[in-house]
Amino acid sequence: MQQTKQFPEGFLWGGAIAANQVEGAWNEGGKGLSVADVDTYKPKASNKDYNAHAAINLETIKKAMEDPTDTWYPKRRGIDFYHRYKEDLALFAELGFKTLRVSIAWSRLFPSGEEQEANPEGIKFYHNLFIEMKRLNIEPIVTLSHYEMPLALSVKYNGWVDRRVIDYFVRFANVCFDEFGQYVKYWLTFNEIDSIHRHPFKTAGVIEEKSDSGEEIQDIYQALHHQFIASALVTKAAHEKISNVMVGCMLTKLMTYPLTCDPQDVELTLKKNLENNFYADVQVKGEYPKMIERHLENEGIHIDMASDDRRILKENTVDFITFSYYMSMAESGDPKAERTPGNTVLGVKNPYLPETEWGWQIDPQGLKISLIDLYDRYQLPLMIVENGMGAIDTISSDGKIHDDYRIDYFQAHFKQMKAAIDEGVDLIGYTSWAPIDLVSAGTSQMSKRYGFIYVDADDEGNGSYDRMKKDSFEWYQNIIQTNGAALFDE
Ligand code: BGP
Repeated sequence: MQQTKQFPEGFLWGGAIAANQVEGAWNEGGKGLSVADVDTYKPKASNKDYNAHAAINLETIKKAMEDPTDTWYPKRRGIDFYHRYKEDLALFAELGFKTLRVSIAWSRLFPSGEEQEANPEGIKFYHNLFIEMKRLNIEPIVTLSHYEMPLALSVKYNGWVDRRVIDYFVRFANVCFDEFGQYVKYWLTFNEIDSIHRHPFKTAGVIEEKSDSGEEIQDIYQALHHQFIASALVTKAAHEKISNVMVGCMLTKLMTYPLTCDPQDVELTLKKNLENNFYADVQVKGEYPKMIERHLENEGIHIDMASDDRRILKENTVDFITFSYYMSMAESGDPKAERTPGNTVLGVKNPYLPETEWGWQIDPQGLKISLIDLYDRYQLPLMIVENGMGAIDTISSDGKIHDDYRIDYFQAHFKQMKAAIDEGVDLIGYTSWAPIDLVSAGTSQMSKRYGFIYVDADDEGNGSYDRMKKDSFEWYQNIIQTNGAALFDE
């Protein structure tokens, strides 16, 4: 069959951002503190320092709560999207975006998480945002929870460990559906729900010192279970309230290869990949995989479930699957195998792959393998909602940013996406992370830049915050305009 060079008609090209990494305005419009607002920047961490994540504990939280400035808390500043969203949306429209993935900051609507009524100023901000997106014909994809729960719920309840947090989240989600359902068809429940294992506080407000059981792992699985139930309940609510709605799960696709064909490496790899699929299994198939249940039992981990939890999961599964893809990893039974950091995990280094300045291994073909793997497993439409390359950008003597490395990265990944589509994968959209420079989720750096649009700000928050197009801007614009065909220009 003759393949066209174009992506399927109506393919949703766009970009993705998250409220806590862009909005800033942490103490404006009635917003409460979120877990992101206490996340510190560590100036001395090397880019490859796996422990670059600032440790969060009760003491650092207390210190942050008493600090009225944004000096050490870059997510309080973001990139000032709260005030500049119109300018940014205009640039996204110029890029030709069909879609933009954003998140709604829970603490902007419910400052402490426990209010009965939503904060009208917060509601107004998102109304304005979605109205502007509609005017520009940009279809919103909205994540309800993207590392930004109200801090008060973390401090008071140890976050998602406490079942009561489900009710607060469901209340928040219902307000979002009632208010914004008129503009938003695509909703995602939890960003990278699997990431609770890698950063329990950021993902679920879990503070190790508050563990009742004394075993953080026990709390993590309990909190994860509550997020699964909340995800199912809000999926149900969205299905009831919004016609033609599409609710998706969102996971970190961490494709792992065996370092060698030694069966030991192969078995370890198989288990890593099964573990990575577990989170989608629950949200797509509506039940815990049997081997995961057995694994938990073997490890002495007990999840408290209410009597109708299994029914809730079974009856309210998602409509499509979304995922982030940045890199792949290898696995080996050899404890001496060299390891490399990447998206808050440590994996065995793959000798065939180059890596970014932060040690994330660049693997475009791994994206194709991931697409085939996910589609074969679930047979639901797929959307890549994060993919991109964090890099140091420098302004050249001509005053421009020549980010060929970024263009090469995207070019190679897009070709693999097209190849997967040509092999039958139902890929409906792609949002790059991130179309504009923003504060890093992992390290709170500004200098780890992802955008087609440069933001004049440094790690300490100095700069004009003015926006400037990089070379990749025009390149992506052309890809979207030709619906991918320009990828194949000689
Ligand atoms: C994902 C998160 C994003 C994002 C991205 C890049 O895991 O969902 O919020 O930031 O990774 O990571 P980082 O910002 O640490 O470079």
